[in-house]
Amino acid sequence: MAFERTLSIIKPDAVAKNVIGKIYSRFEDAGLKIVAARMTHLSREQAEQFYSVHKERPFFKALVDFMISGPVMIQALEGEGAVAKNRDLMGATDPQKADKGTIRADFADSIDANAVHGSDSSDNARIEIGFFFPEIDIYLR
Ligand code: RTP
Ligand code: MG
Repeated sequence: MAFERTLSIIKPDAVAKNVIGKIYSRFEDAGLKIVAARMTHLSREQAEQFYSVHKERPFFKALVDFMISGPVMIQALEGEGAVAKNRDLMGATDPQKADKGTIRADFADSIDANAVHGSDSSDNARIEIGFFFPEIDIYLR
């Protein structure tokens, strides 16, 4: 397993439910270190750019509308196998299909309001972390 970073976003539904701390505990308990963090309210342009790989998909507008519906908490996580570890903690995209004990099973309501985003590869993680955090804002070992 590689020592790597991944980008995580706590989406507007989970921020509104006041479960940022509970989700952070799951990262920490799994050995993932929070190495950068920022709360923000995304503009439509930022959300469209961030999710541009999905721009031809039928759910694109709903996804962007949802991601700008309230503040989000954005963090970079670091650790052994961070990308896969975070995806395991998150559970399946559709919370109905997510394994018991995952973040989406416990905190998400629907495939749109599904509590968290996590990078799906190390290469995408680099791009996504660069999208939100300048290098100077990332914890240095
Ligand atoms: P994410 O990117 O947010 O971490 O989620 P993911 O990898 O599990 O899912 P992805 O396929 O990348 O889709 C991005 C987000 O779009 C919404 N979605 N809706 N209605 C639908 O069929 C549908 N499919 C995807 C979800 O909110 C998903 O997290
Ligand atoms: Mg994805």
